[in-house]
Formats: sequence, structure tokens, C-alpha cells
Amino acid sequence: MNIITFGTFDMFHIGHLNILERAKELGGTLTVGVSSDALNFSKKQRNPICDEIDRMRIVAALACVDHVFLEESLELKAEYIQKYKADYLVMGDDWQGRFDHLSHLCKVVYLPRTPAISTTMLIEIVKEIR
Ligand code: C2G
Repeated sequence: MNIITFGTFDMFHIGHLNILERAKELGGTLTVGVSSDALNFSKKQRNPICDEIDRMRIVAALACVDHVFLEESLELKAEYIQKYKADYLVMGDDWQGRFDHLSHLCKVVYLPRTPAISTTMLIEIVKEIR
């Protein structure tokens, strides 16, 4: 079985590890689309703290991850699902409902986010202690 998930994974933290491990626990090969720096800039008007090469290397080094690729556009999910022959698309429940239109291609699963941790929160904490 093939599982696909997507994310920025900037300043990699325990919430990121939890969702990747839980995705892998569905059973099968886990492929991760890591959002490109350009995609992030277009969404958030700022570059990630860690660049796309480093973010891909960190995710690829995890025991639960089998394959990593660069996600160049949010609109290409259907193409990526087909290319990697995904049976499951897994996303955190902050994306609840947003990918239901892909459910004719694969099962779409939203897993609960890990509470009380986010990249934005980490950036704010680091800013405060500087
Ligand atoms: N996540 C989580 N718990 C947290 C923080 C993040 O479960 N406390 C999950 C998110 O729900 C997401 C994944 O970790 O499924 C990656 O999160 P982000 O790096 O914030 O990625 P995001 O910007 O949501 O992805 O196509 C989607 C894009 O790649 C953007």
C-alpha cells in the first residue's frame, strides 16, 4: 500500500514527527511531498527558516519515511497522487475537508494535529528570547 502526505516541515518538531509516524502506521510505503521555498513564499510572503534542500534531507532521514519529493504547487495533488500511486492521502486536521475532492483517487485521511506546537509558535518563542 502507498501513503502520501505533504507539508513544509520547517523547524522540524514533534508535531511533524507524530503525523509522519502515524501516517506510516497505516501500513505501507510513505512518500512525503515537501513544499518548495517558492510555494511557501507564495502562500506566506516569507521564506521558510530552513531551505527546501535541508527540509527534504531532514524528512528523508526519518526511519518512517521511504521517499521524499519537492511539492511545487498546491494544485498538483491529483498528479502527485497518481504519480506515486497513493492509496491514502494523509493530512493534519487543520486541513479537514480541504482535500475531499481527491477522494475519487485515494482515501483521504485527516489525523488530529499535535496540540500546543507549531513552527509559528517556535519562531515567536525564539524572537522573544533574543
Ligand atoms: N502538524 C501536526 N501537528 C502540529 C503541526 C503540524 O499534525 N502541531 C501536521 C500538519 O497538519 C501537516 C504536517 O504536520 O499535515 C506538516 O505541517 P506544516 O509543515 O505546517 O505543513 P503545511 O504548511 O500545513 O503544508 O500541501 C500542503 C502544504 O505542503 C502545506
